[in-house]
Amino acid sequence: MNATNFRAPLRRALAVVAAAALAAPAVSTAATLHVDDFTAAGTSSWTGGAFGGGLPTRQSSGGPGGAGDAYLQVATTVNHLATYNSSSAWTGSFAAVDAGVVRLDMRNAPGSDPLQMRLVLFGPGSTNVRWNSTAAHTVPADGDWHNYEFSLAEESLTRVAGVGTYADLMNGVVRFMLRHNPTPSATGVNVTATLGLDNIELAAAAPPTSPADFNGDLTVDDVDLGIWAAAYGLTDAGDANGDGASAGADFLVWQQQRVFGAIGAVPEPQSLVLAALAATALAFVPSRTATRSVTAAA
Ligand SMILES: [Ca+2]
Ligand SMILES: [Ca+2]
Ligand SMILES: [Ca+2]
Repeated sequence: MNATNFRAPLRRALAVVAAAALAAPAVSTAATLHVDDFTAAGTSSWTGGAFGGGLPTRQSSGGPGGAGDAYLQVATTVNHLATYNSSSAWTGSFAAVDAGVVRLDMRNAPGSDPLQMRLVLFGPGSTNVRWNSTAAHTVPADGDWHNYEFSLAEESLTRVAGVGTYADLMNGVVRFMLRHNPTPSATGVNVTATLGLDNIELAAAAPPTSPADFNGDLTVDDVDLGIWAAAYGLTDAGDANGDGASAGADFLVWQQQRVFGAIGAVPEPQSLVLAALAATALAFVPSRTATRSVTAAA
């Protein structure tokens, strides 16, 4: 018999294994921890002014969603441009909630100077300790809304004033600011611009990904096993080790990373039983297909 003759029994066996498994719980993508969309009256505790620039105001219409979509506006003439928030939504321990990303929409009005926006995080303890986004987002004065993302990862932030570690900061943010800054620095610089901001979102760090997550749903589970089984020896849809083939070595990656919950969790006993069953099914595949699998797994 050749490999093709053995492939069908293998796939049937794995289909039985997969069908017997419990469905894995859904795992969400990077979760929103807080978002300010300025639907409510007021500025949602966004303020400013202490640094010389204008105070932010809520505009009731003209946000990214168009008519009726309220947003926050900060306008300044030859002065600093910044807005900050010291409410509980934007301070405290970012580490405790695994905050990893800030996303927002920004619009720079025609006639403004181009803006280079950075996050400024203050803390712990006082506003004397300050960190900037190492890289700025340029907001062109084109009058269009653009979506931006800032990482809160250590490699994306630079301390510009005070002392302390990144961990100190992430455990005790006392003020959260968005500011025009051509280079990372403790204070802003003068600029003339009218900036709109909306959908300012604090989100959790993106969950780890796995090469054995063949359908990209952030869970390595029996669905992925089924994809691997269907692709076995045929396509690269079940390729976890990047060699372009779906083979035994890819099953071993799945086996190591297969969980009933989020990627990275400890496998439960049932998944080990399933893995053993599937491995047993593999053992019945001789000939060149099996040889290739063993070679790849070595
Ligand atoms: Ca809005
Ligand atoms: Ca998956
Ligand atoms: Ca492979």
